[in-house]
Amino acid sequence: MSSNIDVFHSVLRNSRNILAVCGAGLSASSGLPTFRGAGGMWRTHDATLLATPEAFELFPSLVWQFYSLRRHAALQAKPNPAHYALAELSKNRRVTFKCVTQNVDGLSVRAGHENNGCNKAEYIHGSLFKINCSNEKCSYEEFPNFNDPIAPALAMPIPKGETWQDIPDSEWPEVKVEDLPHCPECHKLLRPGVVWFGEELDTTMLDRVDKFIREGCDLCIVIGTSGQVYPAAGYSTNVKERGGKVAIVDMNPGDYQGREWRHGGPDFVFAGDAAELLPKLLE
Ligand code: BV8
Ligand code: ZN
Repeated sequence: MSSNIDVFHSVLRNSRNILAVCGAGLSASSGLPTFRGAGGMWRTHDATLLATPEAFELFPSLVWQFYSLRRHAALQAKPNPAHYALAELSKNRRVTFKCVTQNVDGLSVRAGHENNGCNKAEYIHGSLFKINCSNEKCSYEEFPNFNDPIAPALAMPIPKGETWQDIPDSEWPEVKVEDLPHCPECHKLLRPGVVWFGEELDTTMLDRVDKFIREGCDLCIVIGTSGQVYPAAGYSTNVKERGGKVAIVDMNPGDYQGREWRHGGPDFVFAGDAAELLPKLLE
């Protein structure tokens, strides 16, 4: 395993098919909390427990407050140099570049990442700015919806002159279900257009990623993800198994080194902030 940037650059220059698998660490430097570690809690709730259909069923107001806050935070945030470096690579016609992101914050889109053709990004967990009807029989969808707040009752109690990070837990109001966003067509609750735990991902998107890996991916760069959520967590080992190289870019890459790699583990590990490392690695 190496952390030599020059050696990485020679692998990158000889790669024609490149996969990036991105997680919350990519947006950490933009000020958005990650899912695990310090960022994993919102008020007294484990973020991953709120990202479930069960939580929405039982506590729709709490889940909507969580997502309304994340919409607000993402709109206040700016793409960082790592988002721009990936967007730059997506415009390079010399390579086929497939960026698979678990992030729903829209920052890759705002950084100008390719959105069409074979170098377009795959937003496999959806988007905070997509809104669907919670009624499976209703196809109502809004995309993009940037209204902040999405409904008046979801306006946040941000103390004067402060930011969303300073909202005291006691200040969060109870929001009545009838004041949450409802579908104009069937009048059921609207929900965030994200993939929750236990929900299926878009199979056409997954097929594109699987095909890309099957057809021979030379290099997989894993950026700012703890690699615990499937199917995204499985892509780097798939590339490795087929003879591709794997590079990890992470503030604390330890988790990846400990994982059971059936074929020898990552080839490169770069420990540090993706916003600093990626522009250098992809230059
Ligand atoms: C499905 C919603 C199938 C939107 C999210 C196989 C094995 C085991 C379990 C499963 C499996 N297949 C399916 C499962 C179940 C489940 C799963 O994987 N569970 C895990 C927890 C074990 N998967 C699913 O349910 C998926 N669905 O497979 O469906 C199916 C088939 C038939 C019928 C029904 C279902 C759906 C998964 C999608 C879940 N939704 N989000 C939202 O609210 O955001 S996942 C959530 O976690 C986010 O999307 C997030 O992106 C994602 C992963 O987290 P990370 O991005 O990795 O963030 P984390 O905080 O963990 O790590 C941050 C990393 O960054 C750290 O390493 C840190 O060191 C680093 N870092 C921090 N700062 C920086 C940095 N790095 C660089 N620079 C920095 N500055
Ligand atoms: Zn509806």
